[in-house]
Amino acid sequence: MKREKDQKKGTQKSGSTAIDIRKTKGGETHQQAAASQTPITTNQGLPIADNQNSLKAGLRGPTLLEDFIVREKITHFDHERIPERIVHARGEGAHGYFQAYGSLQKYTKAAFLNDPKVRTPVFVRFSTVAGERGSGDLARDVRGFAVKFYTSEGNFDLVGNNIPVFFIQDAIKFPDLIHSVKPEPDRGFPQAASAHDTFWDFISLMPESMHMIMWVMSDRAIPRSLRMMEGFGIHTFRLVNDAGESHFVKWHWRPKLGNSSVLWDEAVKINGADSDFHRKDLWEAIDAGDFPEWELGLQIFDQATADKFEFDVLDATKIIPEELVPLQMVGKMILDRNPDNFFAETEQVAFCPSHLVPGLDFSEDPLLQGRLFSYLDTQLSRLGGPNFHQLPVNAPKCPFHNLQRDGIHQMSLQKGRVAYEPNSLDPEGPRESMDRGFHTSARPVEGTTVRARSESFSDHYSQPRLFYKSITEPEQRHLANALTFELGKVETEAIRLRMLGHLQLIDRGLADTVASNLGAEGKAEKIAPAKQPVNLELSPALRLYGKTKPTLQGRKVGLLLGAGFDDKLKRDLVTQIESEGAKVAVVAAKIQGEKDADGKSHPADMALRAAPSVLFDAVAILAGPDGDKNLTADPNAQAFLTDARRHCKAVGFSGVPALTKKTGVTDEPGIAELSGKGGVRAFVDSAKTGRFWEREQEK
Ligand code: HDE
Repeated sequence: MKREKDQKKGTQKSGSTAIDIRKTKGGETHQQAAASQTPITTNQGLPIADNQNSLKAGLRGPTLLEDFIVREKITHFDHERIPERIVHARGEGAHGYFQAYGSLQKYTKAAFLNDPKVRTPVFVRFSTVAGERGSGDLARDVRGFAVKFYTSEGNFDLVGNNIPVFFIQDAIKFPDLIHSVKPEPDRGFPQAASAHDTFWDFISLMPESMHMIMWVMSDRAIPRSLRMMEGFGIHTFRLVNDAGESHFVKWHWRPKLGNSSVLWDEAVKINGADSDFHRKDLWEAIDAGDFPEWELGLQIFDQATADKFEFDVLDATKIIPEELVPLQMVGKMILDRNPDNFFAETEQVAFCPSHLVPGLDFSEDPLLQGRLFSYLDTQLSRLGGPNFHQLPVNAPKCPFHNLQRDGIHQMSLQKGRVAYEPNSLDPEGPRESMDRGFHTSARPVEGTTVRARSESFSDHYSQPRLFYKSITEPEQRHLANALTFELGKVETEAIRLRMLGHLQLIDRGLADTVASNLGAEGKAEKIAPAKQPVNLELSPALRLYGKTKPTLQGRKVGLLLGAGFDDKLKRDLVTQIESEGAKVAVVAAKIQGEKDADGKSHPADMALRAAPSVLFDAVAILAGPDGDKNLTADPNAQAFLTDARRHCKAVGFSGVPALTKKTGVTDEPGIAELSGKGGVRAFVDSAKTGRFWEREQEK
């Protein structure tokens, strides 16, 4: 339906759409502005009479330097790009709002967490970390989850990820980590991939990264949709109340649609079929009014609780299991508006963990402390100077006044003769405010200067073991396969064996599986841990699957039509799928559509060649005898079905005995005939279940 509307937008009211570049005698082209239309102008406001031809000496002569119009246009074009982010270059953003459920006054005076009537505007940017701006969305990678809250007391940036821990403990190692994962400097590849020697060389020499490695090798690193992933602030922060009392806090985002990820084989194929898969999915959902939503959950705890943990709450490679400190759900965030301009908003948005509001504060986490410096610094080179906060997407939505002046790209007209404080010449000018101003929480600091890590940061294996043992069996299997893929791409044997040594300390079974997959049984390097790992109480909350009720909400079902299909069955399917909050994409061999059993033509949304089943959460295939014959002879249709089966998705079919025979698809859990009584309902219920892991062939 939407496609038809968009196609109409592209059609001209009259005449041909081709532009005649030859000038008419009068000098007009056919796209001349009518009297009521806005004329196109130069940046100085000069209306332009001809936007098709540069100024030449004679019809076939050289272009004249005098042509200030072409020079202005091309100069501007030459400078259209700004440096991409050194990390998180590829991202997509959306506007929305945050609304608190009640008052958190007991813990914090931050206004946006205290009034359920207030909707605080937000801008969110999701990203991958390693790849360049044009890299594919389905890289195995951490996803950035950065939220800018435009609160009534200034901007608060919660610059988090979709994984609750990080690779390193101290900011000084960040450039090394990133250099190791980026394309190798001599050869310039691989792009957006950790599966190469330098990354695993660094990781295998950094035991503190093992916990994060468990997470990035898990399905969390290949999400199905940005709308279906969790978010975390990672570090321990502080909440501060009116009385100046401070509590520790960890920030969590929980997606309303539940968690969902894809399989690695799908990720690889999605990147080929639609490398903007995540970006498009987010855009289309918001555009269709299907607004993604997250709940904000906080783990709030005091110093006495922190002191009881076996790990250090200042160590960003550790989680606090929810079973120890449960999440308090304190509000919701809804993304309801796409950016108007990708560059102006998504590209120019500048997040800084140092942007916070009264009632919030930092902790001494040495990774966070380094970040407080890095982000402001990075914006100076990316956005060209110290006035980036004046760009609309970065500017606070509350008034802001100070005596900072001038600088490159100064956009505001700063009036008056007073640009200093204290002063007596401008009694109305900005002044300090003891009651409304930001106060750093009073915390004891002591010690001599030292370059070292606290002993409490030295258990590198207990939590990775906790993660591995707590996740579901299919997740464990995928993790082992991911490690096999990644280490299988490492050329240097010593690095592979070193990693196997770390895996042995995490879990013997996992280490043995990966060693056997690599053909390196018994060869693991012996690693001596700084601290012997212990078995911790399992944490089911770490699982990706089974945390939320089965749902089709926000999902997409691919409906492949072959000639002579049953239209009544199609309508029944579409109605039932849509009533569950999912979308249907009609796929046909030809984009123009397919004919039903009565010879009536039905338009398609996608052509089969461009719509492999990896793009959908579940698939159905309907055809008559001719359609079955055609589909059976088409390798794309065969792959559509065999991939859906391989990827453990719900599959429904009707009228395709030859195709199912050819592809060996039989009665299996989640695979069903649609035409019988209750067939459609059974398919929809299977699709809600999601995946049927018992069918997984890759062990
Ligand atoms: Fe970042 N990080 N980071 N990071 N980070 C950047 O800032 C940095 C870290 C995260 O959508 C950069 O504006 C250092 C942890 C996100 O625009 C840069 C360290 C976490 C984004 C930078 C870290 C993050 C960034 C690059 C170690 C999760 C994208 C462009 C001390 C809690 C924000 C920019 C967006 C971006 C530095 C570690 C999340 C270079 C030095 C831990 C989501 O300043």
